[in-house]
Amino acid sequence: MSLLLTMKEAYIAAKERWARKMAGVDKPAIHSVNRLPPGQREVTNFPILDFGVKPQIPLDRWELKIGGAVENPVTLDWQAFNSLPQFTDTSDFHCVTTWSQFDMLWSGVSFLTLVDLVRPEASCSHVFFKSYDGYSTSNPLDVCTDDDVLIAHHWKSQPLTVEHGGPARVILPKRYAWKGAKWIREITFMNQDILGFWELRGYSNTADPWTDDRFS
Ligand SMILES: Nc1nc2c(c(=O)[nH]1)N[C@H]1C(S)=C(S)[C@@H](COP(=O)(O)O)O[C@H]1N2
Ligand SMILES: [Mo]
Repeated sequence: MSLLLTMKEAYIAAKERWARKMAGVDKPAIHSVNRLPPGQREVTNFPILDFGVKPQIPLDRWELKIGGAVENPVTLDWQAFNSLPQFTDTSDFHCVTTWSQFDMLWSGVSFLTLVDLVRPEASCSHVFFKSYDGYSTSNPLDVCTDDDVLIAHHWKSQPLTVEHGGPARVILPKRYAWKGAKWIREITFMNQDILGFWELRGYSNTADPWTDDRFS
């Protein structure tokens, strides 16, 4: 089977799982007993980690710009963002500094909804995320189009606090947490990869918790 076909099938399978979540049919993912990745320990206090700038963005000045290699670039204000189909999901959260927190309840807008809205060009391979604090990170498109990826504005049914990236942040459960940008401001679909803040500073670009893939 060609690589392209495999990727397309993975995309369709993720969309099917996501559609079941949107319909309220699927329970949150059932986890194995081995849900703690190697080198991690479980916490319950949701630590705060960032490089120190905690930008305060009033909702009436908040904007999310989505563009690059897409057919329909958009700039969403807070109201437009919240008018998109809303998505709630439970996932685990793994930070490279060795803590993991299980069963994090997030609500927001699924990444798949944004993909449907902007329609990436066929050549698009990566997604670059930029934040209000100057942070950035990147991920392959197929990592972003999994059924558990979202731009979250609520955690445990409460608006996301500034420390945790409110008004809105990216949640990418299957990667170490630095791959999910807090205070998200701009999402650019790319025909190639560019490294982000921590990827330029010695952290792995693939960032897979299950293979202990921390540093490059
Ligand atoms: N904008 C922005 N996003 C960021 C960071 C940051 O410094 N700035 N830190 C990353 C890192 S290293 C981690 S572990 C998680 C931490 O999220 P939390 O503070 O809600 O636990 O956010 C990630 N997203
Ligand atoms: Mo981190």
